[in-house]
This record gives sequence, C-alpha cells and structure tokens, in this order.
Amino acid sequence: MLTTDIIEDHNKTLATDHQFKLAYISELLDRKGIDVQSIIDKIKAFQVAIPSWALGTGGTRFGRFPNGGEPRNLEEKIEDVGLIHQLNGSSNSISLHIPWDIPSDASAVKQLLKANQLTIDSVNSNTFQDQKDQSFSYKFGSLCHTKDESRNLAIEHNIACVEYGKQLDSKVLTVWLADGSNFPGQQHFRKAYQRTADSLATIYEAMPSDWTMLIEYKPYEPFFYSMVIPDWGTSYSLCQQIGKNAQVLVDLGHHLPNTNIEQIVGRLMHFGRLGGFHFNGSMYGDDDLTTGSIKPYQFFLIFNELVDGMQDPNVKNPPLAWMIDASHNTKDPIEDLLQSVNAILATYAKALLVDRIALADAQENNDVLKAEELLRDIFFTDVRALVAEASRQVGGALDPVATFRHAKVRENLIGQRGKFSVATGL
Ligand SMILES: [Mn+2]
Repeated sequence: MLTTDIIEDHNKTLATDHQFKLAYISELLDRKGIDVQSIIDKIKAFQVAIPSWALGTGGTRFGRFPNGGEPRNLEEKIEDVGLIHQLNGSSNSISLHIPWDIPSDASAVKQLLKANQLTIDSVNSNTFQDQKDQSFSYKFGSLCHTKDESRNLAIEHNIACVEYGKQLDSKVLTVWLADGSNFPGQQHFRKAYQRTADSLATIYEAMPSDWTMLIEYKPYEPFFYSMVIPDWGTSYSLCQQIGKNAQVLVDLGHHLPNTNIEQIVGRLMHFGRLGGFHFNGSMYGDDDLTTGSIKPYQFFLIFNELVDGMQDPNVKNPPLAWMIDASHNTKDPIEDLLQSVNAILATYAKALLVDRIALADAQENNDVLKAEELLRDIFFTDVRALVAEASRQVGGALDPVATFRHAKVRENLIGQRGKFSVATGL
C-alpha cells in the first residue's frame, strides 16, 4: 500500500497544470449547460473490476518476458488490485479464476479484501485446460463433450466455482468455453450446442437464486474451424433457455475485425440481456491490447450505446458487470491496467456528454450529418481532466501511472517478491 502522503505530494507537483486543464473543460461544459460536478460524480461511481490473471505478465505461445515482482498467490494479487484502486479510486473489485485463485482461508481473504476496500466481482471457471492428474480430459470439449464423464467433470467444476464464490460473497459466475473443433466433420454442431445448453442448465439450477451466470462468446481460438458459442446470438439463445439470471457477456476482443460491436450492445440491451462487459483492445482478434489503444472512436461509439441504454428508462437491462480482460505482454501489468481504466473512464465520460435530446431529434428527422457531428464533437473533446479530478476527489492520483513510477512501486515489489516471481496460472 502507498501512504496517502505519497499520492497527495505527487498530486501537488501536478496541480497547476491540472487546474488549467480542468478550468478549460469546465468552462466548455458550462457553456453547453452541463453540470461539471455531476459528470465527475458519475465518473467517481464507475468501477471496473480487475481480473487476477492480468496482474502477471501475459505471454504468447512463443514466450513470456516478465518484469519481476509478480504476485505469487491470491493474497498478493489482492494487494496489487488494492494498490490500483488506491491510485485511481475506480477499481474496487477483483475477479477470480478457479483453480488458480482457490482461497485457502476464506475468512482471512475476506479480511484482506476489506483492508484493501475491495470486493470479489465474479468467479471464472476454467475448462480450457486439463489440471494435473485430471481423471477425464477436456481435449475434445468440456460442457459440450460427447462423453458423460468429461461433461460431468466440467459441470462439477463450475458448481465448485460457485461454492468458492459463495465463501467470498461473489454473486456472479462467468462461463467462457474453449469448446469447438478444428476440422470439418469433427463435431456435430447441433448435438454440441444441445449438450452445452443442458450442461449450463444443470449449473444454473445449482446456483443460488440471487446469482447471475454470464455466458461469454468467442468466434475463434483456441479452435479455428468452429466454436460452440461463437457469437452473441448463440449466447443470447442459451440465456433465453436457461433462465432470467443468465446474461450475455460481451468481450471487446471476441469479435471478428470490423464487427459492429456497438450495434450488438444496443440489441442486447434492448432485450435486457447484456449482463457483463470485458474491456480490452484488439487489432486482429483476441490480442489483449490496452483498452482504447487501437480503435478509440469505435470504443466511444460502443460506450455511447451503453450509456444510451443505461439512461433510457424504457430499457430493462440489469446493471452491468464491468471488467478488464487483458494481460498484455510488453508492459508492466499494473501500469497497463491503470492506463486501461483511465481510457475506460475518459470514454465513459465522453458518452455522458452526448446531447441525447439533440441526437434523438437529429435521428428522428434524418439529419444524418447533424447526428454524426454531435458524436464527433464529443469524441474530439479532451475530458481527461475530468477523470483526473474524479480520482483526486476520492483521494487518488491525478496521474496514476506517473505516481506509480514516482513511488517506485515496481522496484519495491521486485524487492519483496523477487525478480523471477511468477503469478499463479501463468
Ligand atoms: Mn473475456
């Protein structure tokens, strides 16, 4: 943990520059009749969960180049997220991955979470690899497997995830399946879908009634011919069959290039079935880049759709579970997460600034250029001072990455944990 003095002292060195930028954006919004503090309050309330697997350096199938000081267990992962939350005030929960993060002492873990002002976001099951000495393999699928033994093992694992989650007061199970096929003819599409639907229904029945099941989709990888849940339509159909607490999870990286993700978001919210959102950046596919790093305009359009749905009283969609799902392999993981949250908050802030009455009017009257310009005008507005101010108002850093570097956090973590510590699961 950092002392509050370190954050405050570093903020002081940035204060003059910050005040200048904040005054400018405040004046700009004032002229538009927007209450600046109400926007800052909404930014302060927006919280993005950090997944335990993003705290270590990610790799490719060719190699991994860690910086050192990685968290060696669940407790150290919680400490890292606590540090991120201390710096930005916007990361108040952690998502767990089972079996990598099985709590050995649940009450001690809960105490540590409380000390770091954190909660558990979701528990994420893992049937994409076989564990050591596993009795039946997932090589040919998990919840879709042709054999009862493998399928039942995967069902039991998901139910065990819910039990671990219950111990730590989570209420969300996220299911992403690496089930699919690599060759034509390998898998019977309809049978694989039905077995998956039946398995998910069994898991759903075992969940407490106040839990949510998030079903994530992905078009390819690890399989390159077919995936059992490749798209939002498949996820949606499964949720429809399973029950009202089953919701679709959209992961930005899980789309083919040029997919209109903003339209998918709009559709799912219209149906009241968008339950979760995973942030990352993507160039070609699921490449785990920093959120907003490649297509910031599309990211803004997606957020515009999210905010439009969240603000419309006619939309009966549950509150969304926001999470970063990336583990980049060339940056310091904590710096990458701070940068990601910053990009998310700035884009959310922009979406809040869109004049929805004027936009609706332009849309209804088919004023194409006006509608587009209303969005472009906001997209090109620099709102980073609002995000910095939101962080400052809750005791965070004006510039979290700069403070992280100034306080030599990574150097200290390497000192404590060693140069060659490896995060569990990586
Ligand atoms: Mn994801």
